[in-house]
Amino acid sequence: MSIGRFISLEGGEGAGKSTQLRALAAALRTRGLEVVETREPGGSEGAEAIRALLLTGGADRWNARAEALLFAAARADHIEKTIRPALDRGAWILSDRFLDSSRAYQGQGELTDDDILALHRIGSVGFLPDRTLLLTLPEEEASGRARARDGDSSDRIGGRASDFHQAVAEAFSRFAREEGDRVRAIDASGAAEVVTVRLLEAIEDLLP
Ligand code: Z5A
Repeated sequence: MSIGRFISLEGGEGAGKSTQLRALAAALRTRGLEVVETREPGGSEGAEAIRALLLTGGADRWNARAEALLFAAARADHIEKTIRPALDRGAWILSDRFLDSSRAYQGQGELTDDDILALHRIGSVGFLPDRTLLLTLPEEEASGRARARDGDSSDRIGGRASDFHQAVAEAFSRFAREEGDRVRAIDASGAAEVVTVRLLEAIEDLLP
């Protein structure tokens, strides 16, 4: 049986995470690996129910602490019901967002990075991906892609002001600088096929 691996894809809205997750999954399947495609918030029945609570409704539906707790609760269920069982049978799990999104989106204001990591220790015993692929794209290009797809509609969190999204991008870059063994920044500009090649290079050392 091959060794299961857990890979997360991170980055701002419109960077191409979902597109690349599908392409990476296809590339890994051609190598004979079992691949599970999943996402956060969500990825299990309970976590998908929490996703609906988190991403719909007014901007002030949840305060910062309740929001961070809901993301942590969804993640605990996702890990227990979907990620751990797949890892145990030797599958590769690709997740569209994971803990670093909570650190970047919920851990830069009223709550700190240490607070988010503490919630993750309580909810999920500090479980981390084998590798995190951070898709980087200039903000105008990413929001242009998202606008071309969605028009002016956005979810509760995506609709926040541009300085919030700038702080999120800076937090992600800091994780890549400070936790380079796990978090690899990947240039997400150019054709989708070219970006997929960059992602495959960034996990080459984990492949069987
Ligand atoms: N959130 C949080 O606050 N805390 C947490 O812990 C977690 C999440 C887990 C989830 O939204 C929201 O929850 C998110 C963060 C917050 N809000 N924001 N911001 P989501 O997961 O539903 O949405 P998203 O993560 O923001 O994803 P997205 O907008 O779907 O973006 P994407 O997946 O990175 O991009 P895409 O869908 O692959 O591509 C966007 C468009 O660009 C699409 O039309 C593609 O066809 C096109 N595209 C993709 N690649 C290319 C290339 N290479 N060239 C040209 N066009 C391209």
